[in-house]
Amino acid sequence: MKIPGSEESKITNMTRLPRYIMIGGFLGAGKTTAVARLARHLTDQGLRVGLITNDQGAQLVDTANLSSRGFAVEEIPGGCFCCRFNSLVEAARKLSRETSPDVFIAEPVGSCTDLVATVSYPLRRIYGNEFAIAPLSVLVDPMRASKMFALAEGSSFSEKVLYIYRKQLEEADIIVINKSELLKPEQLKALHTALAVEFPAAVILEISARQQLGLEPWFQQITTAKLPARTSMRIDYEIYAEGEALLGWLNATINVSATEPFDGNPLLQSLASQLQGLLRDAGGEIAHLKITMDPEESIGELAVVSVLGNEVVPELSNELEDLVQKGQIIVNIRAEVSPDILEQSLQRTLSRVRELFPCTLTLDHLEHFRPGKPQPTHRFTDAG
Ligand SMILES: Nc1nc2c(ncn2[C@@H]2O[C@H](COP(=O)(O)OP(=O)(O)O)[C@@H](O)[C@H]2O)c(=O)[nH]1
Ligand SMILES: [Mg+2]
Repeated sequence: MKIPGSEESKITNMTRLPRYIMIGGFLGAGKTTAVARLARHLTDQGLRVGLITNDQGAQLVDTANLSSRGFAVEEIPGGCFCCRFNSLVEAARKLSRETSPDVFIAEPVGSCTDLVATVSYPLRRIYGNEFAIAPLSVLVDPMRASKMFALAEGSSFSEKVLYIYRKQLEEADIIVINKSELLKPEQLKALHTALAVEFPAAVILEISARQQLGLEPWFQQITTAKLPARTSMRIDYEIYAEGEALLGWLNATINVSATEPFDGNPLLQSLASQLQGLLRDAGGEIAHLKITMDPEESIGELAVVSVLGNEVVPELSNELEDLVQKGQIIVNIRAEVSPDILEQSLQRTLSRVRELFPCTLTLDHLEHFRPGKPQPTHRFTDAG
């Protein structure tokens, strides 16, 4: 199946109105990795991009990650796009003034849904003369999705969190199974079929953002096709709010300093493993735990570690090549557990890690909370 309008223009002549591309998907699905790939793909063609990150809190790993790659990034903290719709428009206009992007790429909060009715349709109806709105892509982590479809075993979230997960997929124009290299062909086929049966309105693609597989057909669709006019999905905001509120959120910034340069990579790995162990012991299910280390000495170099569940081994997706003496660590945790447990786990982890590494770790910024009830600025049920 093809998105209507995908054939009608080539990327080279799409530039009349800047395009607004939104890449959604649950926490840890690979949105930031895919945003970086798409941004690079577009800049390689001589197009200018403006990226917009979003979170319930401030001080984001994603913003640090994307900025370190040299892209223009605006962060919208303190609420999702739908609840901070005017800030989203403001962020786009700010990027327009500064870098006049041909394409905006926006990454919504991974626990957010109902984006078509609360972001895409309002953007099109109110600001249709400023932006061309692309179809909504929703990325899927195949391990997590396989568990949801009972195609694989392992711990998972409670029903109300899974409600959000399903709603995200239900409103997708394009469901993008990411990390395709992690599944065997027959497992991938089974997942593809299960998604196609449950969400027949969506185009389903398979990619690996990390290994750069299957990206071309997806990029082609989102850079040329129009947002299809569908009636937006029905959603129960009470269950959605309760699902979001089951997730604890913690953002912390930690200053690192040492008398001698040392290897920061094992420090990050250790922070992630200790936190994972403590959260598992507390009965919390990790949605996404991500940590970056930004050394003061080397501009643009960033270490990133991600943990996507209680069973998986923490993985450094970017390593530091040089030793570090001073720098900043950002910790973002989203897990189905109380925010207080997140905070206690972080404090205990820091105490342990301080004993293991020859450095001083000073907590600078710390916030931990449950997301409030989503209250969208606008909600349009049809494309209008
Ligand atoms: N194996 C594999 N890992 C990936 C792929 N894409 C992203 N990841 C990893 O998945 C984790 C979460 O990715 P991220 O882009 O931060 O997800 P987000 O929370 O949806 O923005 C990181 O460790 C990424 O390196 C992929 O195609 N294959
Ligand atoms: Mg992200």
